[in-house]
Amino acid sequence: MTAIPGPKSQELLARKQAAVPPGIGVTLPVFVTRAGGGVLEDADGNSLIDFGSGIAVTSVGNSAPKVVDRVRKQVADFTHTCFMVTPYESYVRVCEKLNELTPGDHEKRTFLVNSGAEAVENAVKIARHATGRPAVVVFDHGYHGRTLLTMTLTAKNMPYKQGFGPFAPEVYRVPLAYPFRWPGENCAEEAAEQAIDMISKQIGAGNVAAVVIEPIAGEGGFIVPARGFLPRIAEFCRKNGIVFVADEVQTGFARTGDLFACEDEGVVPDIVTTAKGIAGGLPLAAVTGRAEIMDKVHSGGLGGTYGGNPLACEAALGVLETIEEENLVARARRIGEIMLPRLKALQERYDVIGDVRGRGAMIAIELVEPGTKEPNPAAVQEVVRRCHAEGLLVLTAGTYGNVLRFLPPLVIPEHLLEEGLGILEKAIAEL
Ligand code: PLZ
Repeated sequence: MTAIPGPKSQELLARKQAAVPPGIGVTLPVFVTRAGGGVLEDADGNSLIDFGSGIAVTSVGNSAPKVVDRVRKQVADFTHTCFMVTPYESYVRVCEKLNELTPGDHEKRTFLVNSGAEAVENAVKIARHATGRPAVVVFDHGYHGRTLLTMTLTAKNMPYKQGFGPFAPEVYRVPLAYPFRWPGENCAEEAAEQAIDMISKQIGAGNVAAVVIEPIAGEGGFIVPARGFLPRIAEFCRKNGIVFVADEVQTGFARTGDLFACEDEGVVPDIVTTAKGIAGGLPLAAVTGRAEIMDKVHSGGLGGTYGGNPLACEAALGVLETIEEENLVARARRIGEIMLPRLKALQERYDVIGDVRGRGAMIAIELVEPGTKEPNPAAVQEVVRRCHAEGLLVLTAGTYGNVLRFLPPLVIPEHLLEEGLGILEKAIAEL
């Protein structure tokens, strides 16, 4: 309807700039009035195709009927009691479902918090308590949140850490098996060997409480670790009494074409952290772990005022029903089957595309200086600008800022997916 952003969005942006600190950035300053089914409608009457899902959150859509119905009923019944004061059934039901659905058939326990960062932070607390050890091991390109501990766990300085130190102690970083940028022949074996060697020699395996890893690095650039790397690290943890924590905050809930990304290689984590896609946009996150680890913490040692809010729990139950009934695991695979070949064909034509990767509906392209592996963040900015101007919302990622990532809602109609890909292809051709 208008240029993007249109006049109403620009007016609202001016108000945002006066009222909100610049630390809160905005990817695309169109102010949304309605959203769903892979479309964002803005204040100026424009419709944009959504390849972002609010950063992997609205996988079932922005107002999935099952989520809306359950939340509407709940808000009329009660909005809050605090589960730690007087409990309610939906919280327990969500925990039962997560115990059942997360990888592994061992006995599990789950509790609920508000954000991905809070889930990861709690996983570390529990691992330290259960092992009596201090150290936490994380990986190159990892992202785990913005709180003091989780920003320390996060790899990238700018914008997440710059000026926000000093950081939390006892956090150690080791290499990740990043196939596109690994110098040697055997990425998985070499990276695992280096990581394990660093843990053994520099920290001492007996001092490590937890290894925390994203099964596909999200903010770091949708890096799928070379096959064999994750199982090798998990096995090392098992042998050394280290709690293996899979941060599935971005990869969870059907996004990668499995309910959880760890399933792809049959990796069974000791603790899984989830958030984002869990509740269709209502703030909810979870920590799910082996009963014997989780049960070690004394009564009252875990919690929070809003954790497992009843509206968010109802939303999560609606999400799980939707995933099952609409077979969104298969939908995610289908999205990957449509996107990957088209993007690989594009890579054949344009050598600015260095790598095409991802699984299911978690897909990315890494842009380079043509003919090299030199990161090309300027090209990413230009492609993003063109896509946004044409009404396709895409997100960036990557340690070097040179990755375009695509996370369409799993319910997006195929014609919109194709239309969005067409806009992207045109933007790259013009570049
Ligand atoms: N772990 C793997 O992807 C959140 C960050 C958006 P919260 N990723 C989106 C931003 O720039 O702040 C994330 C993640 C993984 C943890 C988190 C943190 O989840 O719900 O944002 O706290």
